[in-house]
Amino acid sequence: MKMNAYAERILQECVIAKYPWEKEFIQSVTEVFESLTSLLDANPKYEQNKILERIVVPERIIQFQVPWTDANGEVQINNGYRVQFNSALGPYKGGLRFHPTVNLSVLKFLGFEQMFKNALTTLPMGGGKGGSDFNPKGKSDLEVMNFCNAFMRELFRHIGPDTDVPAGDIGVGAREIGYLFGQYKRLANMFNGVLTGKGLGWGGSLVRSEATGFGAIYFVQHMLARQNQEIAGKRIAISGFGNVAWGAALKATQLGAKVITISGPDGYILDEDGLNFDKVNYMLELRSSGKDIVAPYAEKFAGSKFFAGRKPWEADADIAMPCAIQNELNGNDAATLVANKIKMVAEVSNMGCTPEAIQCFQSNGIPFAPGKAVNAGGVATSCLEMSQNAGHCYWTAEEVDSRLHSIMTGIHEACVANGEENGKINYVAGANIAGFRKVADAMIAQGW
Ligand code: 2IT
Repeated sequence: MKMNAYAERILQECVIAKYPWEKEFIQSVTEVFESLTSLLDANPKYEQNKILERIVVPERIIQFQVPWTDANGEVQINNGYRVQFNSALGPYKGGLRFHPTVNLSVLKFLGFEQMFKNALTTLPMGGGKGGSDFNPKGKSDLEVMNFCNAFMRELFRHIGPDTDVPAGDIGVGAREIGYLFGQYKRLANMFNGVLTGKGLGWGGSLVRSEATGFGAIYFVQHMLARQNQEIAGKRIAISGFGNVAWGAALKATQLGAKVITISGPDGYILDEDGLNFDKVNYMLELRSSGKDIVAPYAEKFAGSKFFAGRKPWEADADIAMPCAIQNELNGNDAATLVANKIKMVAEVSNMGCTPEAIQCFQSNGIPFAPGKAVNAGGVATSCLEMSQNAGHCYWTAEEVDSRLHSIMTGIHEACVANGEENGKINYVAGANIAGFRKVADAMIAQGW
């Protein structure tokens, strides 16, 4: 795609030349900049205000050492980070990821995506992301607590309910948020909404743990409705088996769709009967085993098959929903899906598809929606948790779910309004243009 000359120059000078090793960050900036061609051509104010130069540089990056003690009493050291990317629309907001692949390139890409995603929700949140290269796999509860305490020992001074509000992401779930919140409270001597994804008894919101997956399915329903179709009866291939995959599988199953795959680092499960509520619940058991594998599913449920070392994109599905991690679906996977007549792809993981995969879907006329639109229900519901905390109240599940529903409807409408190309919707362009415009206009209004 042809890039606007200003965007091309800033991508080269401010990103590629300065951080040539930040592959994921370069990928995410390139995707957004490619979408902005007509917007930048028509609006010289963005170049005059040097918005692109400013928007690719995090407002602040905090990097720290995390020394902690393992079960043998040995000292372990990990890297901790918080990237406070942009606060034009509200306090920095975004998850913490604990995974061995975490580095600054990954967190800068996630923070960059988060800023536009949060803008799409229309709620008052800036963008941020953080985490550590700590690997929770195989660690005991005590080790995880030791790590979380050590991580928050430094992070607590940089966050606050009106400053920066972290949440979970890969490797950070209810258990980790509990330990992190406990340590924040001890150090800050404050009980407030500084983290989201909290337990239901102590400040958490109903529907938060389901929200990313539920929101993704609501988004898919809107994509289908444009084609006068509904989700009931559709065969859905999902990757991953964590919180996001679980929520999507649960809502899809409730609505009568057939989820035929889940996957882990060890391979994928094909279940031609489709998941039922027992099987969806079993995903939680698999996750809490801490082993990061899905193979045991095939031993438990007759009729399902485990394919070691393979990805679910070879299954015969109507809709593909990557729910695991960035770049999990590449050009070859996309070609396989297209050959198998996939009808629609909704990316739920952040940047789950490579540029080659997106190109393959788009050039074959397959509707493809990007993670920053599809998965925004998670962070949106985090903001609903913040609202409840600030108002010292709890809302019912119906209240939260109905707000989530209208937020996802609004995001789909924003993609349609900004992404229409010859009667078809380019959801990537729509999401990037709508998100960028909101952040950039706020930056201009707020000066420098
Ligand atoms: O990628 C994401 O949007 C999240 N991990 C959720 C962030 C949040 O603050 O709820």
